[in-house]
Amino acid sequence: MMLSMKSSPLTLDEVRRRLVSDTADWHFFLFADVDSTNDSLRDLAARGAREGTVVVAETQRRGRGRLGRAWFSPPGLNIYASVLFRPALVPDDMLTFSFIASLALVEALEPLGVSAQIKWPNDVLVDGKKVAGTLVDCGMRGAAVDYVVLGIGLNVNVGTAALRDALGPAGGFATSLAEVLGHEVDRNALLAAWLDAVAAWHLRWKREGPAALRKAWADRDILSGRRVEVRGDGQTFEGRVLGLAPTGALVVMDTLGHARQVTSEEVRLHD
Ligand code: BT5
Repeated sequence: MMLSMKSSPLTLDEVRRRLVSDTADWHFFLFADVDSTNDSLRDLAARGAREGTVVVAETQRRGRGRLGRAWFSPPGLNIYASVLFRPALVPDDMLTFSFIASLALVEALEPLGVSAQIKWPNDVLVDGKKVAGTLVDCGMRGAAVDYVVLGIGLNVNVGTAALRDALGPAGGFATSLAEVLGHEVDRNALLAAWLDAVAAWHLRWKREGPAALRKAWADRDILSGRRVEVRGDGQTFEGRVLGLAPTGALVVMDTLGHARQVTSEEVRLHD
């Protein structure tokens, strides 16, 4: 499909106009470009920014993935956004709390007719290809969690050729909503829908606790029961995914029959 190189600009008026939920009191910052929306929001958090602060950018110079990887962030086409929470949270619940970002995205995509799944910990896939990644950062105050930043990079209107050019072979595993749907997608409406869904899942967290999120997450997960390869610092092993531990870690049964918990490593589908 031929996609134009620009989509309508992000504007906060448009985003605000389309928000439905009133359970969150968002406080927006929209930038033309930043190094990383997560980093900008961490700076704001360290200076006392309140829960509900949102940083959005048209592009990122140094968008970050997990484990020191980069996030391809071309200007004017996609969504790069981060949301600040100041939850009463024990560090063990951090991973489950981060599921809010991907659960909310799967929900925000449903009205577009896009059925998405989640690959642990927080990749969002459509037809097996990555359309979004989410990144959690946190600040501690002593042993307590001071703040949590949930960031999302969502390929909205970027074309697959650009993804392939930027990402090399990994680009073959990436897609965008416009590619999936065959038409441009309104980023302002989608950002509002994601924020509404984030607010709803956050409320659910507060009311029902982490178990409810783990359950919802498991219903949308593509890894359970599948054979995977786990790559960590220096050690790689194969196994079959059993599901989630109470912390949100992935439990993988290795070939010796030991259940091993995966907390930050890379997990690849074997087949
Ligand atoms: C992620 O990391 O998937 C988390 C990405 C989070 C990005 C958002 S953007 C707003 C906020 N601010 C930030 O600085 N970051 C967050 P990971 O699982 O490590 O995946 C990274 C890998 O995905 C890379 O090594 C590439 O192979 C691939 N990749 C990079 N850019 C991509 C893109 N735009 N679309 C699909 N795949 C991409």
